[in-house]
Amino acid sequence: MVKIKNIKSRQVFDSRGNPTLEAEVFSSNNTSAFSIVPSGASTGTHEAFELRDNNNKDYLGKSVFNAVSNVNNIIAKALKNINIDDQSKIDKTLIELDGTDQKQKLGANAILAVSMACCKLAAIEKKIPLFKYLSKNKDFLLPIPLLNIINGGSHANNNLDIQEFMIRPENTNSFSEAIRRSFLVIQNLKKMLSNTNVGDEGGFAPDFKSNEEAIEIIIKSIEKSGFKPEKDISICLDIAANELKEPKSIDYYLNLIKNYPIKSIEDPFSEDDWDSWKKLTKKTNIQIVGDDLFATNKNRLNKGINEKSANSILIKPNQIGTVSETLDVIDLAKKNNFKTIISHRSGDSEDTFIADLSVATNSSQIKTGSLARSERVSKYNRLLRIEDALGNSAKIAKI
Ligand code: 2PG
Ligand code: MG
Repeated sequence: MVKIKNIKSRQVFDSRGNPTLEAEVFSSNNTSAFSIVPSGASTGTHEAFELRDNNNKDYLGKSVFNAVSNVNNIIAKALKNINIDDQSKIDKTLIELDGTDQKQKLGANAILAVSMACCKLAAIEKKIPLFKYLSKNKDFLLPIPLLNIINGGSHANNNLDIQEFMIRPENTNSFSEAIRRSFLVIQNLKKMLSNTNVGDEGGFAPDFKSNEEAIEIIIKSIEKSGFKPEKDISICLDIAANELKEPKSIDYYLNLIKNYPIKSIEDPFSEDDWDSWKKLTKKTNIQIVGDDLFATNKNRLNKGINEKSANSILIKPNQIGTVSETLDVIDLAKKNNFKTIISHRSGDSEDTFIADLSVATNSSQIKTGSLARSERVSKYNRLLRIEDALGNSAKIAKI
């Protein structure tokens, strides 16, 4: 039996240049694996707690040395000698050691980095890829990518109040074909813009006259690439309504859906406005995605299932804090016919854990930015490698 021998954490940096935490786990076989936790900008109040050293002036209050110390001095001792492939015991121990609802004591960043690194090390010890280790039924599906090609809201310095304008390739036979189509649309969009600076998630971030103008230029670039909007490539939005200065109405969304090839809307209303969520979901048959609404939390998802508040859930492991809890939420969603979309955070890293997670859980979609900035592209590249490794048996999800 291979056991956890030691865990070492350190402060590293995320894609926005902010401090974040990495945990490295060592086995009794002297192998090791590490994982880096991401960090959001538009974070909901129901997310697990990210521990930062608010009073440390050296890093403007953003350092994570307390979380690092919690891994090195508390978590490492508690997990020592547990079997590396006993993820449920590892995560249960972490949850009990913290003992609070939102993991405020040790920090969800400290806990998740360890939880993910243990999975990676167990996969290495078993000599199988991470997606195979994480999978329950050994049935694999490549996710359809949602690429955020125009950034707004709190991810960019422009005047768009909608946070994410994404494209979703429709009915492709492979993940690589989905990426090829996306590549063409992004290149054609680039030619139409005079300012091609990118935002936090790699999408272009110029000013526009309106949200509608941003949608229209995406439609033009889809057509310019030789594709049919809606049939070949549709548009998906993340409103991130928690961050809006002026909330948008149900009619506003119904009009957008009527006028444009929009197939998915995430966080149209703020995280506790359950009533509006329910009304919109009832009035449309497109994908309505709960991100801040559900916060990858089983209790909140259960409420959403009972009240029919949405029909899809965004999955961010750091909203809940352990891999086991993330897998449980995905199971619950699937049992109730909710689509699962595995997601990055706006502050991310070279860690590609979520790519493997999406394949292992047969999630229909992944959202991990545009085809720019290595912390985004690394996830797509990982999926291309997985597709290649699966060879003839590789299949992409259908919506
Ligand atoms: C979101 C995410 C990722 P953030 O709102 O869906 O795109 O943004 O990580 O800033 O919460
Ligand atoms: Mg969101």
